[in-house]
Amino acid sequence: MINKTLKPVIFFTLLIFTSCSDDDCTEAPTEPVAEQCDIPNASFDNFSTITEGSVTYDLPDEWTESNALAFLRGSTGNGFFNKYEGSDASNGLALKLKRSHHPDGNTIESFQKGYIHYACNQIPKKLKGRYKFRGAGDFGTYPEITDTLRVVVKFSSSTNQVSMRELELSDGRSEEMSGNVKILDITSETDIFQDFELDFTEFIDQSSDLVSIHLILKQGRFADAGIPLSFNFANAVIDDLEFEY
Ligand SMILES: [Ca+2]
Repeated sequence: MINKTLKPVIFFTLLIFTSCSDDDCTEAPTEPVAEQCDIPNASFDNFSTITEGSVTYDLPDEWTESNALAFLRGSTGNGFFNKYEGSDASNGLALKLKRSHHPDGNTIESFQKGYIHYACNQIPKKLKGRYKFRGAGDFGTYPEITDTLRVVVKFSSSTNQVSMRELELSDGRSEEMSGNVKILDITSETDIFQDFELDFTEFIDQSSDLVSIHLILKQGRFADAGIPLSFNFANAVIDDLEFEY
């Protein structure tokens, strides 16, 4: 039988020997990592091959391509999300974004956006990533029309959720998206990966239940030129996304 006054001592001793090694007993506990905010498939190293009839294509795991023109996927295999393979990508793989139209000039082959939307309860300081972009200058049928590579991040709450319109149709314009939204517009072409980042420090004290990251090739146009919206091309490659706390 153990004396009652010894019980706390024994318990405390057991706690020390069962919860830490010799080296780290004196260290203060570290802050819990906001693991649920980790971006799924952030380095785009995981793709799944989809087969529909005679058509085969690859989609990045966890991410969602806008399905506004999903029927074209099934008929042509062409779409916005594509697998990029190259020695300049981490682990040899990255996400290629492609906005194009069919050579007949009349049919859009891919819509302009895709996204990820998941639970996240701690707003990070930054989103970091790498990109390549081609969509301005002499690229496409109407070289005078330039596209924009747009990255939009929205932190939302269960009472102000991101809408399906925001996820599927919006091109991420601030007037179309309400709440804690940050937009990065890239208009300079580069064939070599460049770093980008978005800063969320102004939101840092606010609550969040969900985050959505929107990847967009915003189609360029001349306002009064009478040129159809979608007759130019744009490509981009995204790799190594990371929320920084
Ligand atoms: Ca990668």
